[in-house]
This record gives sequence, C-alpha cells and structure tokens, in this order.
Amino acid sequence: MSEQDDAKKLAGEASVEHIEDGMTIGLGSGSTVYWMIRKIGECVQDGLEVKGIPSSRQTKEWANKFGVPLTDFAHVQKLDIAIDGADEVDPQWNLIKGGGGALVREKIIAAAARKFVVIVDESKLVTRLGAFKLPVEILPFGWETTAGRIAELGGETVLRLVGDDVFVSDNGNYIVDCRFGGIDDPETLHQQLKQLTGVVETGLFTEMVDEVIAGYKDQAKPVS
Ligand code: ABF
Repeated sequence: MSEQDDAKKLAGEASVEHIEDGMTIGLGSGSTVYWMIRKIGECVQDGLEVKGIPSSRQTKEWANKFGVPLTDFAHVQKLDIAIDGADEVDPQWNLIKGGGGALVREKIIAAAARKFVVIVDESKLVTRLGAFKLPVEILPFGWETTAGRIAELGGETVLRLVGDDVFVSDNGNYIVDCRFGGIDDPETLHQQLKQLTGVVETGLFTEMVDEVIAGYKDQAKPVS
C-alpha cells in the first residue's frame, strides 16, 4: 500500500472510536470510508449493534460485504453520527466533496446527523478551497443551459464523463466539475449556485463539520 493509502486506512479506522453500541450511522463514500466500513464490520462481528445508512451504491455493497446492518430514512429520522471523506478541507472545515459523485446523498446524510466527522489523508488539508474542481449535480434536462448559467458566475465547467459516456449519479443526474479558482467565500458561492434552476446540489459543505480526523503515514489525529 502507498503511504497515502496507509493514511486513509488509519483515518478511517480511527473514526470508528466515535461509534457506540446502538448508534445509527451515516456511511459516507470513497476510499477512506472503505476502511471505516471494514472496521465497523469487524466490530459488528465482535458484538457491536449498529445500523448504517449508505450514501452510495458502492458503500451499500461494502456494508453488505463486511456485514454492517443497514436501514433507511423510512425508519430513521436522525442519525447519531455520519462519517465521510472529502476532497478538500480548509482551515474553517469547509469542504469540497463529490469527487466520487455521491455528493447529494452525502449531504442529506450529513444534514441528518447529530455529529458529522470527516476522515481524510493529509493531502486533503488545504489553506483555501478550489484547486480541486467543485462538483455540482444538475438535472439532465437542459444541462447545457444550467452549465451556461454556472459559467456566468465565473466557473469554468466540464460535464463529467466516464470514458465516452456521461457520468450519471445514483440519483440519475449529471455532474459538472467547475473551476472557480480559489474559493474565498464558500457559503456565498454555494448559495449562488443553489439558486440556479437546474442545480440539484453543490459539493460545498459549509458549517456542517464537527470533527476532522487526518491520517498521516504512521498515525491519525484530530485536526484542531
Ligand atoms: C467521498 O469520497 C467524496 O465526497 C469524495 O469525493 C471522496 C473522498 O475521497 P477518498 O476516496 O480519498 O476518501 O467522500
């Protein structure tokens, strides 16, 4: 495993210390979350009783593989905790998320959680958001005009593809990856984007995070 993979594993596994018997857990997405789910599965084998709500099909598959019991929002209003990765974390704990294309469900899960813990390898800690292109989920109908209005806000937009095909999210939508340069005011940019007809959600997560756990090659520790 690379040093970055070691860091992801350490951060993912460390987050499981926040999980207690009887909790309902929002399960994020991505390669750092993989290690968290695997660890929760081990704890379940040792008798831990928890239920999770997955934020993506991939996460659901991993939860099934590692024996983590699942539930859904038909049965649960609030989650005790949500744990998820991120593409960038700034010093105020604003996030860019959505590199994996699951940002809408990730945000619904984070918004339903009493505590939101972010797990990242150290490469995700940045002084200012924006080097990573901001994912924005938009409706397929008229996506060209929606992307055009995003561009009027100053963003350079690229429709996300998988090979030659358009990437389609778990919600049946498209994603445009937007370069705005450095993002000085994430909340204002998020609000401006959300107001555009056709925009479903942005990958900017502001004022949602309760704790960030960063993984390094040989340890994981909370970010202060
Ligand atoms: C999800 O997975 C996304 O929001 C983000 O794009 C990604 C995190 O990256 P990693 O795979 O490095 O954990 O949490």
